[in-house]
Amino acid sequence: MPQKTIELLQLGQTANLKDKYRKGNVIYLGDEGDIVITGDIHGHRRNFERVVSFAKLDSNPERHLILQEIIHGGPTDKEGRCLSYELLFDVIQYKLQYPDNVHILMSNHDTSFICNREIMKDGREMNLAMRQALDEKFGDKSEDVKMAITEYLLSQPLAVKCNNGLWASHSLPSERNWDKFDTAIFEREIVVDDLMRTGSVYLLTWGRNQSQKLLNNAAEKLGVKTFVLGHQSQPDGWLKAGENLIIIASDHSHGCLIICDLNKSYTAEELKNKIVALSSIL
Ligand SMILES: [Mn+2]
Repeated sequence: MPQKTIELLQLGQTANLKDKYRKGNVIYLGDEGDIVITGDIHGHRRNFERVVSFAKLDSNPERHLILQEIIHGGPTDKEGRCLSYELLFDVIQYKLQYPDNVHILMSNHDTSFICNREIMKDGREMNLAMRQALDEKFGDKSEDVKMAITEYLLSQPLAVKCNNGLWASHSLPSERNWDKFDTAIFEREIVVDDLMRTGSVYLLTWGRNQSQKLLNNAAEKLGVKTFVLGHQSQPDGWLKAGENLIIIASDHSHGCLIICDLNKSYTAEELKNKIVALSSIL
């Protein structure tokens, strides 16, 4: 059982690294088909099922589905340990089914797991809560499973860049860290130092409250038009948080996704019409 899990994680790692659309740490998408972007999932299985049901990848081979922040949240065991690793394994299985359609982005909860660092969510420390659940489940093999999860998470790409000017990543650096952020991170191999405070993966996945000035600088530097981010919780499921930014969340009953064509360009204002409430999906 632990062996099967470790194999799954290794296959997922390979699928991330060999993603047909990946160059460096970015997924580059052309003009064909469409894209479905979701926000943080945080163990919300029902919403993940709704996303899968909506995407219908079987009958939409030219569709790309972007997922992020799968772990930390959702069901717990009787002792309050976090069982979101179960959803992570199912999401990896799904990626293996559609390896060049499903792209799973690196988030700050992933970096916290990789670095074994405390991370609070709703007043709970989630890193320990999930590690204890893994210990309970995998017993004396749990260190091996945790290592395989670490390597899997580290293999995830950082962003999606589309020909139509759309960019999706978990977040963007905060204002005060923009000058410290090194965009070479999108091209070179990621090492654990990049996930530590002041490292560029840390800054990318933890940043908040981006000003319009920062968003304009980032758009110019990255050569994009419109950003879709997760990370910053949205009680209404989404927020137009700048002239060129939509933030979405997929981890609660008002969660959303965005679907749009890859052969058309969109402003954030236009993307508002492309938002689908997950509660509307059976
Ligand atoms: Mn986050």
